[in-house]
Amino acid sequence: MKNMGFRWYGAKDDAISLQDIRQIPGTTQVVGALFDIPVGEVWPNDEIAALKQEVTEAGLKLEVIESVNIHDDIKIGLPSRDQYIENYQQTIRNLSAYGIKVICYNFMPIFDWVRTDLHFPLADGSTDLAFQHQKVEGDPEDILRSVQDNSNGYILPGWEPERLAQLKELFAAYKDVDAQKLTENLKYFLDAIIPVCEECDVRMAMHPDDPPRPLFGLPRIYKNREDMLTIEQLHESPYNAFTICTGSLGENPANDVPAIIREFVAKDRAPFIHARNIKFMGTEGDFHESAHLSSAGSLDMYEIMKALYDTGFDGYIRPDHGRDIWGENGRPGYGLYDRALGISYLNGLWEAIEKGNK
Ligand code: DNO
Ligand code: MN
Repeated sequence: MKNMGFRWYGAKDDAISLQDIRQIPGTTQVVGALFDIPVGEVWPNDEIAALKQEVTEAGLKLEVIESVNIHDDIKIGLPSRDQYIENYQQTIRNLSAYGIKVICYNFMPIFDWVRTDLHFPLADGSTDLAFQHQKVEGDPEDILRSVQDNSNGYILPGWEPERLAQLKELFAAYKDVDAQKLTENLKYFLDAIIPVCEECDVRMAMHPDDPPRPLFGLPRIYKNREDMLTIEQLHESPYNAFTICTGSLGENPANDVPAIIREFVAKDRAPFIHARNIKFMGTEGDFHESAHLSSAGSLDMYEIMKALYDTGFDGYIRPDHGRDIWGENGRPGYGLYDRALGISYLNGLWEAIEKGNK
């Protein structure tokens, strides 16, 4: 399928090369970022230019950025947010000058996605990321440290040691921020940046909260269809859009992922898709991630791809996380082999659906 992408952490920090990515059949896009720029600062033109050039010279395209992260002061609603928002506007302008079309971001307080196991053993000897509720009861700091200790030395986004060291202060800063306040702060942010996006033709694509439920007492505001309708109305514009992450939304069995895709792709509010499968364990909504195949997990990937096809999806898509297989021992969730298998499978589903419809 057109615009199939692969997330890449950059030549310095990724064991996977652009050449490796180019050899995955049917892959045209790199989903990249400048990982060294501290959250809140303007992304410099020369560094964007260098990344763009590197990707282009490898025969690939760079049109999606994941993520330009949002400073906590914006999410908390502190007076200092205005400066951070101005910086964000400038980053959007800079990225647009290099042909960036979509910026994926999330609006989760303090943490990016959270898992309780980074090497959850599966029956076939592979390992994957998992989330078990019972393991998040307790001090977040202890939990995050024990998870981080088991991450092959990679630093998970939002879990950097300097942030973990400030965890208590961060939690204190969020003490008056409930879901309503967080939503108001999102509106303030969107009202300021969407006009710039319209001018620059760059679409903001908000990633769902993962897992899609309040965690450690922190609010979550993109968990399901109703939340999407709320967010959409905060600032009406095709530039205020969504990343639909099938795994994140699918982690709540009440979410009908193909139906969400049909609704939001049909009205052109979902320019970016993360495709992955998860497998529920027990009754609490605990899950481990799985191979992309429908039969390996709890989501019907055929129905997901069919929903995209039927609604005329022509945006960007990437496999999301993968298992650790064939002894790779890579960055948790972001190894080469299982994500490449995911791409082949997704492309296979797409070809079959497309030809079946001719
Ligand atoms: C989880 C992943 C996340 C995602 C960021 C976006 O499903 O896709 O790492 O990339 O939360 O900001
Ligand atoms: Mn995702």
